[in-house]
Amino acid sequence: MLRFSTGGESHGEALLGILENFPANLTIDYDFINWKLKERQRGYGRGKRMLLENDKVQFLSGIRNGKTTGNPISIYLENKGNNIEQTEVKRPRPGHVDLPGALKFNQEGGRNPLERASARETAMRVAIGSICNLLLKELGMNIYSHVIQIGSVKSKYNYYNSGQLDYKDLCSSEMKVICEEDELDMIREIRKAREEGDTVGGVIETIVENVPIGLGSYTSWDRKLDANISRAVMSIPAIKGIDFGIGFWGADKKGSQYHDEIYYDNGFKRYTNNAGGLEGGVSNGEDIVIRTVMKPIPTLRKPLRSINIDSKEVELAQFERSDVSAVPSASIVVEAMLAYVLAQEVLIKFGGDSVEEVKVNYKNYLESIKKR
Ligand code: EPS
Repeated sequence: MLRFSTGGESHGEALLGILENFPANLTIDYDFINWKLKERQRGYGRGKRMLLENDKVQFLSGIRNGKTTGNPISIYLENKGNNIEQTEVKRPRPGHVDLPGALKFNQEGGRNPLERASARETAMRVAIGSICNLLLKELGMNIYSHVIQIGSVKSKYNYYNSGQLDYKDLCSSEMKVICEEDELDMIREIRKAREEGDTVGGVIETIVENVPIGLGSYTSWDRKLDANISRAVMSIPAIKGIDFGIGFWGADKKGSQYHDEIYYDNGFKRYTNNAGGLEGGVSNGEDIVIRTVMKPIPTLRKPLRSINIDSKEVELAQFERSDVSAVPSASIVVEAMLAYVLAQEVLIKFGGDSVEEVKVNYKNYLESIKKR
């Protein structure tokens, strides 16, 4: 089974990652991985740390002559912006792991927990997810994401009403928003929050195109693709919710309005995609569509009330350098975790120790479906 783990802390020397059971002979596109790392760093609302970092992937094993070898892939990402004073956190921030972490691990304060819980770790997930994404691209799958809400500002567009609007090429957009007007409002919302010493969250929509029918399984609870995607995405710091297709918007619909009618045109297709590409925990060949909610970052320049861990006196929570909003960045992490889960499913279904083997199995499967 494809799997990864990460090590490293926000202000330690580096982040480490190991990706195991990845097939051999995939050409590593360094530019693609580094571009995703860069994408994760940008977006209006990020703090000074992002000016210091310049994430570039370095491989310590598992890649030879630009191709994967089948051996575990070891990855190193340097921390450059790690020279802050790591004072103990005695006034835990509500919403951060400071207090539960300190109590659970019997620590003096929140410093050790926060160093690991920091979203810095997601840089490694993006490196690993981007390798998985390269495998999916070999099979024709593409993942896109865009921001549809920042604080109280909702974008006019989402997957279901954007028509021909292009959500695929948002490189020029700082906030990864389809509509420029919405973007300006979102930037204003973040600026306002910053001036008030506050933070804002938002909503991300992510779309995967060209997913084959049959990834995941309905046969056992832990093989359901929507459940496995949810687990992976919910593990991203600050992500508080996920829905699929029209998701929560579908609660007031009748069955006749909700479900996607089937037609045949050189393959089984749907007139609509309210389900977001999944039925019974199995991909149905339509785009996978998910939305994720990110809470506002808990480090506030105008802090909330807290309790001093030692004196038990009421004090304001600790402040240190942080972001005001990081929703576009989180969208890149969502893509990465989604790519990881889909690559896992692809390897379960199409197997193979080399990319060539995976591709042959994939092709045969598509042909067998076409013959139905
Ligand atoms: C983060 C705090 C900030 C963020 C960080 C997440 O870092 P610092 O405390 O060094 O200013 O910028 O995000 C990253 C470092 C990153 O690479 O995304 C936190 O506490 O979660």
